[in-house]
Amino acid sequence: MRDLLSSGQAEALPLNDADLLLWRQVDLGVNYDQLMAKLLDETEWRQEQITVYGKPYLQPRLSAWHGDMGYSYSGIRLQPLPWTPVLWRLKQRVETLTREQFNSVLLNYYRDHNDSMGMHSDDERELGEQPAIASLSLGETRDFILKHRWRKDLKSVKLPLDSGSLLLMRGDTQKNWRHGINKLRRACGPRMNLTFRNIIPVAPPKSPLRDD
Ligand SMILES: O=C(O)CCC(=O)C(=O)O
Ligand SMILES: [Mn+2]
Repeated sequence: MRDLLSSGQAEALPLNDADLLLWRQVDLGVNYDQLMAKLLDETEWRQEQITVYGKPYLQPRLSAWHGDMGYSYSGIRLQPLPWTPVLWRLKQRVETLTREQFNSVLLNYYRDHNDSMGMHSDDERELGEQPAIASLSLGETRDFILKHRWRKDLKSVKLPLDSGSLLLMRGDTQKNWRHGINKLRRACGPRMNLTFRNIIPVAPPKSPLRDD
Protein backbone atom coordinates (compact mmCIF):
# COMPACT_ATOMS: atom_id res chain seq x y z
CA MET A 1 0.00 0.00 0.00
CA ARG A 2 2.79 2.41 0.98
CA ASP A 3 4.50 1.65 -2.35
CA LEU A 4 1.38 2.24 -4.36
CA LEU A 5 0.86 5.57 -2.65
CA SER A 6 4.46 6.68 -2.90
CA SER A 7 4.35 6.13 -6.65
CA GLY A 8 2.31 9.33 -6.48
CA GLN A 9 -0.57 7.96 -8.50
CA ALA A 10 -2.96 6.41 -6.04
CA GLU A 11 -4.84 8.17 -3.30
CA ALA A 12 -6.04 6.35 -0.17
CA LEU A 13 -9.63 7.35 0.58
CA PRO A 14 -10.24 7.86 4.28
CA LEU A 15 -13.25 5.69 5.08
CA ASN A 16 -13.78 3.79 8.35
CA ASP A 17 -13.74 -0.01 8.10
CA ALA A 18 -12.77 0.12 4.42
CA ASP A 19 -9.66 -0.01 2.28
CA LEU A 20 -10.08 2.12 -0.84
CA LEU A 21 -7.50 3.42 -3.29
CA LEU A 22 -8.33 5.78 -6.13
CA TRP A 23 -6.37 6.61 -9.27
CA ARG A 24 -8.07 9.66 -10.75
CA GLN A 25 -6.73 9.38 -14.32
CA VAL A 26 -5.04 6.16 -15.32
CA ASP A 27 -2.85 5.97 -18.38
CA LEU A 28 -4.44 3.25 -20.49
CA GLY A 29 -2.39 4.07 -23.56
CA VAL A 30 -5.56 5.02 -25.43
CA ASN A 31 -8.10 7.83 -25.37
CA TYR A 32 -10.95 7.04 -22.91
CA ASP A 33 -13.76 7.94 -25.35
CA GLN A 34 -12.26 5.84 -28.13
CA LEU A 35 -11.84 2.92 -25.73
CA MET A 36 -15.45 3.19 -24.58
CA ALA A 37 -16.68 3.33 -28.22
CA LYS A 38 -14.67 0.21 -29.06
CA LEU A 39 -15.93 -1.70 -26.02
CA LEU A 40 -19.49 -0.61 -26.73
CA ASP A 41 -19.20 -1.90 -30.27
CA GLU A 42 -17.47 -5.22 -29.67
CA THR A 43 -19.22 -6.37 -26.48
CA GLU A 44 -22.14 -8.84 -26.53
CA TRP A 45 -24.30 -6.82 -24.15
CA ARG A 46 -27.10 -8.58 -22.29
CA GLN A 47 -29.88 -7.36 -20.04
CA GLU A 48 -29.95 -10.05 -17.37
CA GLN A 49 -33.03 -11.11 -15.47
CA ILE A 50 -32.33 -11.47 -11.77
CA THR A 51 -34.45 -12.70 -8.87
CA VAL A 52 -34.88 -10.48 -5.82
CA TYR A 53 -36.97 -11.88 -2.92
CA GLY A 54 -38.38 -14.47 -5.33
CA LYS A 55 -39.49 -11.94 -7.98
CA PRO A 56 -37.94 -11.66 -11.46
CA TYR A 57 -36.54 -8.27 -12.59
CA LEU A 58 -34.65 -7.09 -15.66
CA GLN A 59 -31.47 -5.37 -14.53
CA PRO A 60 -31.59 -1.61 -15.20
CA ARG A 61 -28.37 -1.69 -17.26
CA LEU A 62 -26.56 -3.92 -19.76
CA SER A 63 -23.71 -6.20 -18.79
CA ALA A 64 -21.20 -8.79 -20.00
CA TRP A 65 -18.97 -11.24 -18.16
CA HIS A 66 -15.54 -12.17 -19.55
CA GLY A 67 -12.64 -14.20 -18.27
CA ASP A 68 -11.66 -17.62 -17.08
CA MET A 69 -14.40 -18.43 -14.57
CA GLY A 70 -18.19 -18.51 -14.22
CA TYR A 71 -19.85 -16.34 -11.57
CA SER A 72 -23.17 -16.48 -9.71
CA TYR A 73 -25.06 -13.64 -8.01
CA SER A 74 -28.69 -12.63 -7.38
CA GLY A 75 -29.89 -16.01 -8.66
CA ILE A 76 -28.11 -15.88 -12.03
CA ARG A 77 -25.17 -17.87 -13.28
CA LEU A 78 -22.90 -16.04 -15.74
CA GLN A 79 -20.90 -18.18 -18.18
CA PRO A 80 -17.75 -16.34 -19.20
CA LEU A 81 -17.02 -15.02 -22.66
CA PRO A 82 -13.33 -15.26 -23.57
CA TRP A 83 -10.85 -12.44 -23.02
CA THR A 84 -10.69 -10.13 -26.02
CA PRO A 85 -7.35 -8.48 -26.88
CA VAL A 86 -8.60 -5.13 -25.51
CA LEU A 87 -9.91 -6.59 -22.25
CA TRP A 88 -6.72 -8.62 -21.79
CA ARG A 89 -4.57 -5.50 -22.23
CA LEU A 90 -6.75 -3.57 -19.75
CA LYS A 91 -6.51 -6.42 -17.24
CA GLN A 92 -2.70 -6.36 -17.51
CA ARG A 93 -2.60 -2.58 -17.04
CA VAL A 94 -4.93 -2.73 -14.03
CA GLU A 95 -2.89 -5.58 -12.52
CA THR A 96 0.32 -3.58 -12.89
CA LEU A 97 -1.20 -0.51 -11.24
CA THR A 98 -2.92 -2.32 -8.39
CA ARG A 99 -0.38 -5.15 -7.89
CA GLU A 100 -3.31 -7.56 -7.72
CA GLN A 101 -4.22 -10.51 -9.97
CA PHE A 102 -7.58 -10.85 -11.70
CA ASN A 103 -9.14 -13.66 -13.73
CA SER A 104 -12.48 -12.10 -14.71
CA VAL A 105 -14.15 -8.82 -15.56
CA LEU A 106 -17.77 -7.69 -15.34
CA LEU A 107 -18.66 -4.93 -17.79
CA ASN A 108 -21.64 -2.73 -16.97
CA TYR A 109 -23.15 -0.25 -19.38
CA TYR A 110 -25.38 2.50 -17.95
CA ARG A 111 -27.17 3.79 -21.05
CA ASP A 112 -28.52 6.96 -19.44
CA HIS A 113 -29.76 8.46 -16.17
CA ASN A 114 -32.42 5.75 -15.78
CA ASP A 115 -29.83 2.99 -15.51
CA SER A 116 -28.51 2.12 -12.08
CA MET A 117 -27.14 -0.55 -9.78
CA GLY A 118 -28.83 -1.33 -6.46
CA MET A 119 -26.90 -1.17 -3.20
CA HIS A 120 -24.96 -4.40 -2.64
CA SER A 121 -21.69 -5.87 -1.40
CA ASP A 122 -19.56 -8.05 -3.62
CA ASP A 123 -19.31 -10.72 -0.96
CA GLU A 124 -20.07 -13.96 -2.79
CA ARG A 125 -18.07 -16.94 -1.54
CA GLU A 126 -16.34 -17.24 -4.93
CA LEU A 127 -14.66 -13.85 -4.35
CA GLY A 128 -12.91 -15.00 -1.18
CA GLU A 129 -12.70 -13.49 2.32
CA GLN A 130 -11.14 -10.13 1.48
CA PRO A 131 -11.66 -9.60 -2.23
CA ALA A 132 -9.69 -7.07 -4.23
CA ILE A 133 -11.97 -5.55 -6.88
CA ALA A 134 -10.67 -2.95 -9.32
CA SER A 135 -13.31 -0.74 -10.92
CA LEU A 136 -12.47 1.22 -14.07
CA SER A 137 -14.94 3.91 -15.17
CA LEU A 138 -15.41 5.42 -18.64
CA GLY A 139 -17.81 8.03 -19.98
CA GLU A 140 -20.24 10.06 -17.91
CA THR A 141 -19.28 10.78 -14.29
CA ARG A 142 -21.73 9.02 -11.94
CA ASP A 143 -21.73 9.01 -8.13
CA PHE A 144 -20.63 5.78 -6.48
CA ILE A 145 -22.61 5.62 -3.24
CA LEU A 146 -21.20 3.83 -0.19
CA LYS A 147 -23.29 2.98 2.90
CA HIS A 148 -22.01 1.20 5.98
CA ARG A 149 -23.82 -2.09 6.50
CA TRP A 150 -24.73 -1.52 10.14
CA ARG A 151 -23.10 1.61 11.61
CA LYS A 152 -25.82 4.24 11.59
CA ASP A 153 -23.38 6.85 12.94
CA LEU A 154 -21.44 6.84 9.67
CA LYS A 155 -22.88 8.97 6.89
CA SER A 156 -23.23 7.53 3.42
CA VAL A 157 -20.54 8.68 1.02
CA LYS A 158 -20.83 9.91 -2.58
CA LEU A 159 -17.75 9.34 -4.67
CA PRO A 160 -17.96 10.80 -8.20
CA LEU A 161 -16.18 8.38 -10.56
CA ASP A 162 -14.83 10.25 -13.57
CA SER A 163 -13.89 8.78 -16.92
CA GLY A 164 -10.47 7.15 -16.60
CA SER A 165 -10.64 6.65 -12.84
CA LEU A 166 -9.72 3.37 -11.19
CA LEU A 167 -11.07 2.47 -7.75
CA LEU A 168 -9.55 -0.45 -5.86
CA MET A 169 -11.68 -1.92 -3.06
CA ARG A 170 -9.81 -4.31 -0.76
CA GLY A 171 -9.60 -5.75 2.73
CA ASP A 172 -12.88 -5.65 4.67
CA THR A 173 -14.59 -3.11 2.39
CA GLN A 174 -17.18 -5.64 1.16
CA LYS A 175 -17.80 -7.00 4.68
CA ASN A 176 -18.56 -3.56 6.07
CA TRP A 177 -19.96 -1.46 3.24
CA ARG A 178 -22.55 -1.67 0.47
CA HIS A 179 -22.20 0.31 -2.73
CA GLY A 180 -24.32 1.20 -5.74
CA ILE A 181 -25.15 3.70 -8.49
CA ASN A 182 -28.44 5.61 -8.20
CA LYS A 183 -30.70 6.67 -11.04
CA LEU A 184 -30.55 10.42 -11.72
CA ARG A 185 -33.40 12.89 -12.15
CA ARG A 186 -31.52 14.85 -14.82
CA ALA A 187 -30.59 13.37 -18.18
CA CYS A 188 -27.01 12.22 -18.60
CA GLY A 189 -24.85 10.46 -21.16
CA PRO A 190 -23.73 6.83 -21.11
CA ARG A 191 -21.20 5.37 -18.69
CA MET A 192 -19.29 2.12 -18.73
CA ASN A 193 -17.73 0.41 -15.74
CA LEU A 194 -15.42 -2.60 -15.72
CA THR A 195 -14.89 -4.44 -12.44
CA PHE A 196 -11.89 -6.77 -12.48
CA ARG A 197 -12.26 -9.64 -10.01
CA ASN A 198 -10.50 -12.81 -8.97
CA ILE A 199 -12.88 -15.75 -8.80
CA ILE A 200 -11.79 -18.66 -6.63
CA PRO A 201 -13.25 -22.07 -7.48
CA VAL A 202 -15.48 -23.16 -4.58
CA ALA A 203 -16.90 -26.62 -4.04
CA PRO A 204 -20.71 -26.73 -4.44
CA PRO A 205 -22.54 -27.47 -1.16
CA LYS A 206 -22.96 -31.21 -0.59
CA SER A 207 -26.37 -32.62 -1.35
CA PRO A 208 -28.11 -33.81 1.84
CA LEU A 209 -29.15 -36.94 -0.11
CA ARG A 210 -25.57 -38.06 -0.65
CA ASP A 211 -23.59 -39.87 1.99
CA ASP A 212 -20.05 -39.21 0.69
O1 LIG B 1 -20.69 0.92 -11.84
C1 LIG B 1 -20.05 0.93 -10.80
O2 LIG B 1 -19.25 1.81 -10.52
C2 LIG B 1 -20.29 -0.16 -9.78
C3 LIG B 1 -20.21 -1.54 -10.34
C4 LIG B 1 -20.38 -2.57 -9.28
O3 LIG B 1 -20.55 -2.30 -8.13
C5 LIG B 1 -20.34 -3.98 -9.65
O4 LIG B 1 -20.18 -4.34 -10.84
O5 LIG B 1 -20.47 -4.83 -8.74
MN1 LIG C 1 -20.22 -4.06 -6.81
